[in-house]
Amino acid sequence: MKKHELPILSYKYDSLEPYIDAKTMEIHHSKYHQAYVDKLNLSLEKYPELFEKDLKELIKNLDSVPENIRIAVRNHGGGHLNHSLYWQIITPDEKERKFEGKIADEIKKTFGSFEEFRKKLTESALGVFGSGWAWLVVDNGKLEIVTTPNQDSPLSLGKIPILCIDVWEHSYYLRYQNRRSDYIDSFFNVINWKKANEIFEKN
Ligand code: MN3
Repeated sequence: MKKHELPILSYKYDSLEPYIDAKTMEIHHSKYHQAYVDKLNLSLEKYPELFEKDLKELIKNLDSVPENIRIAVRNHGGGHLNHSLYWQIITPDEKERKFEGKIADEIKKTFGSFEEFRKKLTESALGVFGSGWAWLVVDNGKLEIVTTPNQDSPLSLGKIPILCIDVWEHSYYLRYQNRRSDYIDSFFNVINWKKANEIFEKN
């Protein structure tokens, strides 16, 4: 039986300063994400065979998950998956932050320009009521911006996540307090476009 584990970050908690502060990174990763992992593992203990399954497949097919743990898998499994992507699509590396590659071409084609894309993703992220996520996804081969409440994953809607902005307050409150828009502006400075391109090219 292979339990789910908190992914190790490839950079230090303070390396995204000043855009995302070290304390937020530390608590977000070591406390919040860890809690999703722990609660996911706890819920799956009743059905150990599910540890063998790819978590993405479970989230894609929530109906296949036993009803008494379905909400737990949706929330904590979603939380684990969503955060695992979030850590990957931010980076301290200037080279990885360059907006280029197929993803850049496709964004310009779909949204008209990077600025239009940025505006749309920002508006969507600001429009999430309460806690949730804003996403760039692929749906039937086309790029699209969507939002999800809580820890819901676009995978459950048949869409493939390319990048995500966590707009739960825990992801920005220490530095930005109520100023979600300042956090989103900062977030655009740390997007790992190299990784987003890799994910895009695989799908
Ligand atoms: Mn979070």
